[in-house]
Amino acid sequence: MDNLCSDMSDTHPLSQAIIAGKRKEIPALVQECLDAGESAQFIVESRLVSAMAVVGEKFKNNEIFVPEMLIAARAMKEALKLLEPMLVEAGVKPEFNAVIGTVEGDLHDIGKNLVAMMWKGANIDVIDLGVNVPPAKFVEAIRENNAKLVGLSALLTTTMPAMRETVKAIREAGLAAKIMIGGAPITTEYANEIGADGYAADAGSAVDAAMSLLRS
Ligand code: B1M
Repeated sequence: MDNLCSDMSDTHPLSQAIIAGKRKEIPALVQECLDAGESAQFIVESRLVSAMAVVGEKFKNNEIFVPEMLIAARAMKEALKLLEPMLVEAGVKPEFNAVIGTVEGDLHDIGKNLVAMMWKGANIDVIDLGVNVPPAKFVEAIRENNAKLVGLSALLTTTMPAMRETVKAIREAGLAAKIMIGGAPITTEYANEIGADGYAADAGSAVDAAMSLLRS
């Protein structure tokens, strides 16, 4: 059991516990990684995200089904709950604000939550609208909060058109907010095609992309 936290693969005990959905084991395993000197960001990127990739692969190959995917997601959320305070710097007045949400028809929120966390850590005040957010709700939240940035997340190819509709609604409302999109099926080409201002492949690059949009 020594050097528990030194390997980089999804065979790591924390990754395995996520894959198996063993939520009760998560706090101790996260603590072991922290005790071994791993940063919260490293744990997210190298232990948790890789575990969810395995879950997705198993689902695709019919080795697991929706209930198993759901309990894996719950275990992942348990870990994120513990790591969030470490990812978010407290007590500094936010320099910018942003609205974020998962588009209409889509219930996936783990990636969106990670982006929200990273944005908060970068001193952005984040208004999180949750999942299954209709275009009109994005428009309303941007207007009410005078948001400078809006983030749209989609994990399903079938909800990509809802992203296009949301961009259209924001543009038609004449709002000045910069629009950034992301999620597993999303590409830079798609962002250009639907008229978004930016795209990020992961939560880490979502910070750089947000900053360059906010400062432009
Ligand atoms: Co879903 N699901 N799911 N699922 N699920 C996928 C996405 C899928 C790829 C699995 C597969 O087949 N291999 C597949 C989509 C196929 C497709 O569209 N081509 C799929 C399917 C089919 C479905 C259902 C239709 C299954 C069914 O019911 N038959 C159903 C749809 C429900 C709905 O939304 N209406 C469904 C349901 C679910 C659960 C509810 C069980 C659960 C979600 C729980 C939750 O989110 N609270 C779930 C899960 C867990 C997954 C997988 C396994 C993991 C997703 C995840 O959390 N990844 C997923 C397979 C996979 O992705 N490998 C899958 C970890 C997360 C950190 O990554 O979300 O990609 P991700 O976020 C990344 C980047 O994409 C990026 O940064 C994040 C961090 O680096 N990013 C952004 C995300 N948003 C961003 C926004 C930005 C910038 C970057 O700017 C604003």
